[in-house]
Amino acid sequence: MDDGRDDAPVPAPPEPDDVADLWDLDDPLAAAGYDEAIAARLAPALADRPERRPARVARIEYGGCHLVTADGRRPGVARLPRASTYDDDRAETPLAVGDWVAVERDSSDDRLLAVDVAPRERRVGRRDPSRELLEQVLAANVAAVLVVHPLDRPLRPGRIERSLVVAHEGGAQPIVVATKIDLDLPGAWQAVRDAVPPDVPAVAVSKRDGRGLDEVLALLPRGETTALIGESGAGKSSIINALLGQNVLQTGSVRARDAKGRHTTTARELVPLDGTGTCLLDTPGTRELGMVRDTGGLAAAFSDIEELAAGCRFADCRHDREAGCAVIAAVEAGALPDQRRRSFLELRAEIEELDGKREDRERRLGEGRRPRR
Ligand SMILES: Nc1nc2c(ncn2[C@@H]2O[C@H](COP(=O)(O)OP(=O)(O)OP(=O)(O)O)[C@@H](O)[C@H]2O)c(=O)[nH]1
Ligand SMILES: [Mg+2]
Ligand SMILES: [Zn+2]
Repeated sequence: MDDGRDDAPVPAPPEPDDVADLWDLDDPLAAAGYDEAIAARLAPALADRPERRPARVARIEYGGCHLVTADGRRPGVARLPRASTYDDDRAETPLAVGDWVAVERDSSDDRLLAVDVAPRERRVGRRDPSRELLEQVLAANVAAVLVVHPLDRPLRPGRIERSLVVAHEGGAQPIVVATKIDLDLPGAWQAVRDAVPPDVPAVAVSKRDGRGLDEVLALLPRGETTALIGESGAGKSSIINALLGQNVLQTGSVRARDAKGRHTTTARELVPLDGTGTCLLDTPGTRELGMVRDTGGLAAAFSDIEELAAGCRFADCRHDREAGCAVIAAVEAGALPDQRRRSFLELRAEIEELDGKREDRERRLGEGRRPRR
């Protein structure tokens, strides 16, 4: 969080063009990635309802949202069946940027009404900072995630691993992007490279000299949406501007003292990269990236540990202090950094703690539901 103690005056940000203008395209829906598969997912919400149209959520703000329709990006509001926030199995973020929705025209004003949401295919979610058993969806229907780390800030142990678990858990392909390579900070890029497992692409980029941007572009899944996550000041909005070739998103300076960002981006925003359906989804800087549950993301992000675990003496080995642990043996042999093993244990502990709380809560609810005699 920006604590407000600024070391340098904040320069006025460059006046951005209007983001909505990016959607002034021949076929805005196709530019947002609309295709037959999405039409099929939306079909139940549109069937026999000629007044309804497909749209994609481009931005959500207090009191409204912005929706990409066949006519471009338009203001709207959501009027959705209220999702339960207490029954954890059904609770989900009712509307997220990147969602495909059915819209109607509101008769009382000229805003669009989002009235139904298609099932999400893939997503980026984290533990809701205020309701820990729930997932907060940061981005819906994304095929890839750019995990953005600024080389002018210390690499917190476990931060990259955590981001990779979040990406894998949502079914999205992670790509690590280290920004500000032009600052020539000794060892910083190597430290990032060392924290990223070999099966995950990692690219160093600079918005100043353009290094690495073509490589990032080539890694983006075509026709799909890629979300950017990372702390404030990482350079997420700068990457998008650089890839678009125009300064359409606001970027902010970082504090001189510690290069911390100032939370310049305040809302998630979907932008089309070109007209072909490839999109980028900017997010505000996130400090917290809590685990919420694990349905395979942990194993996918730690495939090296999973492979080693096959050689542990006990099938339920915790790789903590057990005898015959192949993971510990690999650490002792110098084949696996112990930091990686510790990150794994930490993330697993976080997930297990929440699973425990969830079970407690279900048990309590179950008792409450028993018929009284
Ligand atoms: N030298 C250098 N500075 C960069 C680079 N990329 C971003 N910056 C600077 O880093 C600062 C933060 O960039 P933003 O793009 O606003 O960062 P952000 O991740 O969008 O931050 P939030 O919106 O606050 O989450 C700005 O002053 C950028 O000019 C880079 O490659 N090299
Ligand atoms: Mg930003
Ligand atoms: Zn083990």
